[in-house]
Formats: sequence, structure tokens, C-alpha cells
Amino acid sequence: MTQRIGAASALQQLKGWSETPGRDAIAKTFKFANFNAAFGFMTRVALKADQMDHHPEWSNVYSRVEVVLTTHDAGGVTDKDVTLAKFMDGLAG
Ligand code: H2B
Repeated sequence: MTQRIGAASALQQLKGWSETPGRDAIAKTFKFANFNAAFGFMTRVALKADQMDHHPEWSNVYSRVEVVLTTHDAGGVTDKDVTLAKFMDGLAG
């Protein structure tokens, strides 16, 4: 199992992410120009997530995508969450 590093440690390696109240997870809201851009982002992330076997908790309303990352098997944030967060940041620009 992947080692839990915790949200605070993950956030030191990331920009624009924040802690989530009451659980060891990290969160970010991505804003896009429109639904097409938002869903394109989600599609690219979905393929990466499935490759990694590591899946986001997320929701979409029109051009906004709200993401929470944590590793359920580890009960908190791991390097897998940092990897997926950086992938998302790279796509969103
Ligand atoms: N995604 C996330 N975010 N955390 C996990 O612990 C996790 C996952 N576990 N995707 C994977 C799937 C596991 O359930 C399967 C069986 O490999």
C-alpha cells in the first residue's frame, strides 16, 4: 500500500490546493472558459486516473470542476494524490 504523507506535506509541493475540513484530503476548484473545456479536462484526467488506478472525487457544474483527492486505501493523502494533482495543474495551465 502507498504510504500516507498527509495533506500538509502534499500542499508544500502544490500551488492552489487547500486542506479539506475534517478529513485528510486536498481540494481545488478549476475554472474553465466553458463546459467544453471543463469536460475536456475531466476526460483527460479520467484516462490518467484509470491508468493510475487512482480516482478523484469530483463534481462539475458548467465551467467549474471541484476536485477532492485522497487515497481511500491509505486513509489519507499519499504521493499518488500529489502526482494526480500535478497532472491536473499541468493540463489546466
Ligand atoms: N482511488 C483513490 N483515490 N483511492 C484509492 O484508494 C483507490 C482509488 N483505490 N481507486 C483503488 C481504486 C482500488 O479500490 C482498486 C481496487 O485498485
